[in-house]
Parts: sequence; C-alpha cells; structure tokens
Amino acid sequence: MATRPSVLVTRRLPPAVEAVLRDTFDVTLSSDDAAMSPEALQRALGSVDAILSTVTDRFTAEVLAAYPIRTRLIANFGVGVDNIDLPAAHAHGIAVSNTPGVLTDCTADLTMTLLMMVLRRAGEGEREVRGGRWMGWAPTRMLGRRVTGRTLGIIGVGRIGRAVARRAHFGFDMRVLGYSPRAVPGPELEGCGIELCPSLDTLLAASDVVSLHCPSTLDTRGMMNATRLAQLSPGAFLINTARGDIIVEDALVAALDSGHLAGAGLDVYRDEPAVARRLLGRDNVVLLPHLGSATRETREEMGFLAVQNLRAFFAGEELPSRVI
Ligand code: 8YV
Repeated sequence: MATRPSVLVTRRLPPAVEAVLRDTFDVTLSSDDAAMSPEALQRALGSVDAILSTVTDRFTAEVLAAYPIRTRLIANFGVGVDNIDLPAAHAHGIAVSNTPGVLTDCTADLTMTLLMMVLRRAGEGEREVRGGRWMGWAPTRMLGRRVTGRTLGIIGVGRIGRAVARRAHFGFDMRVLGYSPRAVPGPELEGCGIELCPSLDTLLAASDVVSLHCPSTLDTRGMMNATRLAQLSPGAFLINTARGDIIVEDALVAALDSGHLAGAGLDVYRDEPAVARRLLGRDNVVLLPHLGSATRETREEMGFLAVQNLRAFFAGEELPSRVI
C-alpha cells in the first residue's frame, strides 16, 4: 500500500472531520487543543507533508524560515489567511488553501447579531437583568436606536459583505452603501441592495452604522484610524467581524470616549484573546469571542473543505480553494 501523506492538524476539529482525516491521511492530531508555538510550527514544517492550520497558528516569515521544510501545503481552516505570511510561504514552495463560502452566512448572521445588540443595547440590558439591577419597565429607560430604515455602510463587498447587505436591506429595510477599492457596479451588488460609493470617505460620512468585511492585508491594517473614525457621522456605530487589526484600538476607544462614536460591536481583536481593558468596561460596546463561523454545521463544512483541498493537492488535482 502506498504511504499516505502525513498531515498535522493543529487544533481539535469536529469529530466527523477528524474521522475523515484519519481515514485518508497519516494524521497527527493536536493533543492539547491550544495555539501552537512558533517552535512547534517549525518542527511540523520540517516533519509533515501538510498542515491543517487555523487562525491561531502564526506562520510568520521567521517561522517559515525553518530548515529543512517538508510541508508542501498549509490548508487553513478559515477564509482569512492573514495568519500566514503568503510571500514567505510562496518563496518556500508551500501552497496555501482556505475555506471560503461555507462560512459566509454564519458570519453575516453574527454581524447582524452584533448590529442588533449594539443599537438595541441588548448586551447592556442582559447584564442588568442578570445582575439583579432591573427595576422595571419605564418609558424612557434604556432607549436604543431604531435599526429599520437606517443606513449601513459595508466596507468590503465580497461574499460576506454581500450576505450582510441582503439581510440588512431585505430584512431590515436598511439603505446599504458599499465600498471596496476594486468593486464594480453591476447586478451582483445591486441584487444585494448595495449602492456602491465612489470612495471610502463618502461611505463613512453617509452611514449610521459601518461594518467591516475586508480581509486584513497591508492595505487594510490600521485602516480605521483616528482620521477615518472622525469621518464617521457623529453618533455612528462600528461593527467588526473581519479582523481586529483593521481598527486602531486606541483610536476606537478615543472615539467612544468623546461620544463621536455611539457604540461598537466587535467579534475580533488585534491580540486575541486579549481585549483592551478600556473596551471591557464600556456598556456601549458589545464584545464577542470570535464567533463568526462558530456553528456546528459551518465548522464541519469548513473542515470538509480543508480535507478536499488536502485530497486534491496530494492527488495532483486543482485545489477547490487555493490561495497561492
Ligand atoms: C474562523 C475566521 O473561525 O474564517 C475566518 O477567517 O475568522 C473564522 O470564521 C477562524 O479563522 C478559524 O481558523
């Protein structure tokens, strides 16, 4: 029998996915289900044919400088690949795949969850009830902002941005503005209810709520800085289910402190799992623990898509979702 490709799986995955992996490859499963250290990643790069990685595995240029490298494919469990230095991987002859599509709806659903929670003060309200501080209904108590009919600005009109737009436009009657540097107007965006803005400035100034759906790249890291936040209309809200480092956290806190920003809903953070102390104490900020794709169904589909990429790679076939 031909030897099976060796695959290191860095984190525990849904049992059905692990079963398929065991049936197909010579698999090493992570034993402690914690983020792998740079040293452990380097050891893996030298010893296995492929690595099924997640967002918590940081394949920096230093890690990828391991020698010798045996790994030929990093199959990332997630659509974002900012945890992998792509030029360095390419330079070492390592292919990279991801899991787009299967997590679009879940992430869009979670974006709407954050939006609703922030504008309707749901996190704050829940804390009040659980804390035994609720003194009863009153006409002027804990008033949030109406969601229906507001203007939502979507930065990044790819799969997830468009799925959010559909929910907001057709479900909540929102006016939806969109911006991506390379987006072109047409039926695909119009069908999602998106009016494309000519510039980011226009979108920021015209939106009541801005939601981030762009990848973290050299162009977008730190994009939401003090200048950009100041361009938002006073009393606007910011939602982030993309990547934490797109927002400059100090600038976000300052905009919340000054009241220019009315609230924020965050699922992702620059230094996960660390969350800035100055955000933790704020009632107008909803903080979730990177739950975008966290449903049983989606995590299985992500796993199966990663397996398909591994299979195709070792069969010499085209990868279903190759990044490089
Ligand atoms: C995943 C995500 O849970 O797919 C992504 O890019 O951020 C999340 O949905 C995470 O990446 C798992 O590796």
